[in-house]
Amino acid sequence: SLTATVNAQPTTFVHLFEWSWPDIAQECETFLGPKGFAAVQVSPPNEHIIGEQWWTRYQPVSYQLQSRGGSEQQFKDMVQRCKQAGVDIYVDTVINHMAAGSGQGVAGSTFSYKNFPTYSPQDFHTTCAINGEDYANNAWRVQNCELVSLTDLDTDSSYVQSQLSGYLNSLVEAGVAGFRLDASKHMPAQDIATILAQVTGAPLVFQEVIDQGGEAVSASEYFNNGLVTEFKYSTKLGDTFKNGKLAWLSNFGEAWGMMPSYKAVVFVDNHDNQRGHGGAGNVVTFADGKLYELANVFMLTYPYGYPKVMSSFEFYGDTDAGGPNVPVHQGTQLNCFAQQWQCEHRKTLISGAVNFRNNTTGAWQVNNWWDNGNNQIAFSRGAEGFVAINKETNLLQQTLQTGLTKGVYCDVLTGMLSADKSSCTGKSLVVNEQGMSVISVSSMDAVAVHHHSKI
Ligand code: LM2
Ligand code: CA
Repeated sequence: SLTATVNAQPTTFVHLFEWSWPDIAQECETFLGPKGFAAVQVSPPNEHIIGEQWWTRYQPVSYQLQSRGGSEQQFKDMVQRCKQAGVDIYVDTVINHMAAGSGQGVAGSTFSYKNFPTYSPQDFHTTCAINGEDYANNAWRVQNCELVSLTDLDTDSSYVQSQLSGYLNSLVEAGVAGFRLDASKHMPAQDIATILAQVTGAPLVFQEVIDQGGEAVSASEYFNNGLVTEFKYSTKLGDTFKNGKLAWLSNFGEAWGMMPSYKAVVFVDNHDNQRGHGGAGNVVTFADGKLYELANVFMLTYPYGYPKVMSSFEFYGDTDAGGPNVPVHQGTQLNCFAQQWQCEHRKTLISGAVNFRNNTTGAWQVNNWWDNGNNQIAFSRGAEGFVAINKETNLLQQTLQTGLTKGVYCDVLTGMLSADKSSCTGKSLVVNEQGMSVISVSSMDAVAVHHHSKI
């Protein structure tokens, strides 16, 4: 069963939102490693305020590695076990601010307004609130005032910078391979550059900058520091899948006003916009069922950006609710159910599309685009892969150019090539001498084949 991932290059990471460290370690070993995922974005591992809400993780109290995710020892064990399984860990680092108000952290530290184990009031910006209108015309206030009352660190001071780089270095030391820099738009790009210059190794860095255009701070200011989240991708893809036509997507990416592909981290939805936080938008989420799987198939088969798959939990409209009170891995039982952990990354269409992306890295291009003018599309990736997506109620039935050499190919969205390479465990597709194939895709379904899934 490893056949399909031989020669594969990991291309995709997954956000295991609010998963515990033992669950993530087990997921790396039993699923993510074997399926060829590059990395996991984990929830903030440092000490945070006490509370049931998911967002307590975004209110740091100290940089001790003790959190709802688990202990420091469990964190380090996870990093090592995932690494063994070939999966990197990217930590969501909250470095723009500390907790609001006063109280206690989950590791027992106490704090009062602007007083934390390693910070005192002088380490924070003078208090002011970011107002809605500041985003359009006042970069200084966006970066020096408080985001939802969260005490804003003076990221320009050398003491604060040394604390932050010290935290990042402790993570690198533990084997962490990358960072999501939370609320990057709220920190001057230069401050981030100075902090990163004090970090050892070469961690992958992606900065969370919500830029839908027309703001005082823009995503491009952050390119020199590493990758940047492309939120336009999420909202435009959502709008197209919900209200538009997939036929529009033939030139999705830069031509739609997005940043250069090699700078972009892309996602169908994220932990904020799926619940109406952080800019929101008309995005597709797990609540949309098959539509969500098809949107991920598009993201993962189409050559733009570094894709992140979201892995969520059901929250029944309570946008503050924390994750389910059961582990994902409970003995041999997997608690991925409609009512709790969603495990979107385990859907066969989604993990299969990751396999497709991993096996088409030599052809970073779209060829043989076909659409029916509406919601049926197909394209090839050079001579390495071919995909067709049907978002209509009608059957997709067409004879199309696949760009592939003659042969029988296994659909990696329903199965894979058997270990002895003689048959397919799922559907198959026959390509003739001319590269043509009779494609048949049911309503709300997709098919994807690649050169390493050939019999
Ligand atoms: C982010 N990116 O820039 C995170 O992706 C996002 O999830 C974080 O907000 C935010 N920045 C700060 O790190 C979340 C959540 C907020 C929540 C904050 C802090 O979306 O709703 O704010 O975390 O926990 C909560 C309350 C808010 C209150 C604030 C401070 O919802 O009403 O503001 O705590 O007590 C008075
Ligand atoms: Ca700031």
